[in-house]
Amino acid sequence: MRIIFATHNKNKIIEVRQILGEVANDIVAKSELGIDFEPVETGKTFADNAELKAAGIRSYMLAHGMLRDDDIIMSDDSGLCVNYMFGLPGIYSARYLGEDTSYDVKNARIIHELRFAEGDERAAHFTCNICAVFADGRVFHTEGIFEGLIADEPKGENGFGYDPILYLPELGRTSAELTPEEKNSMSHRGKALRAMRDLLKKVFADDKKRGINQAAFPENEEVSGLVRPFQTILVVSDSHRDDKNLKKVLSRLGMIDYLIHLGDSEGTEGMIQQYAGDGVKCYFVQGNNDFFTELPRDIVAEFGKHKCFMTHGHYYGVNMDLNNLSEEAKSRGCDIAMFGHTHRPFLKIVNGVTCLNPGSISYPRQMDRRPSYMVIDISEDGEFTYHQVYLER
Ligand code: ITT
Repeated sequence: MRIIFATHNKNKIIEVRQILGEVANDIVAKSELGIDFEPVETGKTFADNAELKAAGIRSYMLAHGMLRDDDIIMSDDSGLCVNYMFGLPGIYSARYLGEDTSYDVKNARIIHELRFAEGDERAAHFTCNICAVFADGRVFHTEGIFEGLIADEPKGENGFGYDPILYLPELGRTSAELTPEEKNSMSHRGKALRAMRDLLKKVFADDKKRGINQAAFPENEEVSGLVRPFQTILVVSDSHRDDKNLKKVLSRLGMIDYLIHLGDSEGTEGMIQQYAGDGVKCYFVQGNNDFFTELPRDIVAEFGKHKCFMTHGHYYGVNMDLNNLSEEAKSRGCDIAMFGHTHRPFLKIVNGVTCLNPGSISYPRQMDRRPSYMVIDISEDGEFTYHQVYLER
């Protein structure tokens, strides 16, 4: 199996080889194959842009007779999201104040923008979304987040870009003051890559069981030795009585521990519980199209280290903004708020609360209109890893 990673950044390739070397013996940068194609990042989210890059390169390779059956094209999109700046520079991180502007200037400008912000108001995080597009067209995403505060002044010589201004209060250092090993162990990209490694192991094992894509499985790898997360949650929303995609996803995922449906199941809860199986604990909340229902409006439940607030979202005006939702979650002691209603996938920290929406499993409304869902892996020590996954249209 060959992974073609779409990047110009040499540091990324080193990190990718370190982490994905466990599942792939051949990892090359696109430039090493002479691929001279630069996809335009026109997406509205990190996931959109990561996928535009990977899918664009797959099409290029297909058109130029370069695509092998066992290829996986992978790309990442990352950036710094500053709460006080409404999530900017975000997907525009590389382009912020102009592509050629130095990071000394960009960093100084962000510090200036936050001159009146104090304490938690200075919260910011790096996000990294990794997209893997298989030669056969399947698409997988993982995402990692690296949280901190915007520093009062830039510090540190390591890393690159915005590292000198992301201050990590628990370490008393900025990201640019970490060694590369320290940064990889906690960074957004490190987390997303490790999540991708684990996801690929599962996909390969599943493929092997079904007798497909054998070449993708490294020799001597034992299926029984695969790492399964301690627990898995499948999060879906807005199925609107059309459960065929949900059935597909359940059979693709195999074993899960929890299923969370964030509203507008429209009376199919019993069927969904049946598809999921008796061993799966299902949570359903009431959507704006769930009439004459006794489903709860909101649910609060703990999984691993996290306390989650689950709601459809229409009572909290999620089509406008996520302030009411995040405040309600906070007031109930939750650090995660899960919602549906908008039919658009979303994962971002808002007012200190991780707000997520898996998108609609049946009637998507985001740019590419692909049905989507989210898988949350819970590690043994209770940490969450989020996977935003899309189905083909
Ligand atoms: P490729 O697109 O060729 O992979 P890039 O460096 O431009 O290389 P991204 O588009 O993923 O990579 O990153 C966008 C910007 O986000 C990047 O230029 C940095 O300014 C910022 N960024 C991302 N990850 C970062 C990190 O770990 N430390 C500091 N800044 C980071």
